[in-house]
Amino acid sequence: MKRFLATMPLLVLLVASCGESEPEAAATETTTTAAPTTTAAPTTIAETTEAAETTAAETTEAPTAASVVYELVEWEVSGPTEISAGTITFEVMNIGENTHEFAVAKGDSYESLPQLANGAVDEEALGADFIGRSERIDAGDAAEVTFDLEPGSYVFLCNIQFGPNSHASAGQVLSVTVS
Ligand SMILES: [Cu+2]
Repeated sequence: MKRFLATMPLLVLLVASCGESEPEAAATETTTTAAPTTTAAPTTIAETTEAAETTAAETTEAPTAASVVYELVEWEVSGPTEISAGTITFEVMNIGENTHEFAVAKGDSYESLPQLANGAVDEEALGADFIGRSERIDAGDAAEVTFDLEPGSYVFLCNIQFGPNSHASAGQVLSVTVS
């Protein structure tokens, strides 16, 4: 993993693209912004090359947010299966060879969730129980996404689908208990 510590008034820790995992203790990290350096910044995260004013707006919630690392690969989501409720920043690394995404749905298991014919989770049927997703993450890249999770059972998955295929049906799902 490459890292850069910007010497701006606000320390901005960039989690750059990487090909290996590095478990990080949540309590020791105050990561505020992460974006792949070799690709366009995701629409939900401001350009990291812009002035600090843009970053400052995003850091208002960071101090209280726990940070947890998850990895995406063919065809798994790996990371902690028990995490604490609250505002959680997910640091997601695609260590696979395909593009993936990190999505969160409320439910006891992937099998129990409403599904389309190709095995992707039916986000429309889930409604509010589909919590959200990261942007798509290219192979070797990393991204960050923050969700407020109440205690309960969740499924973390990649909900990318094309035609009769879906990453979820291939096994890219993980049941997680939030307490
Ligand atoms: Cu995927």
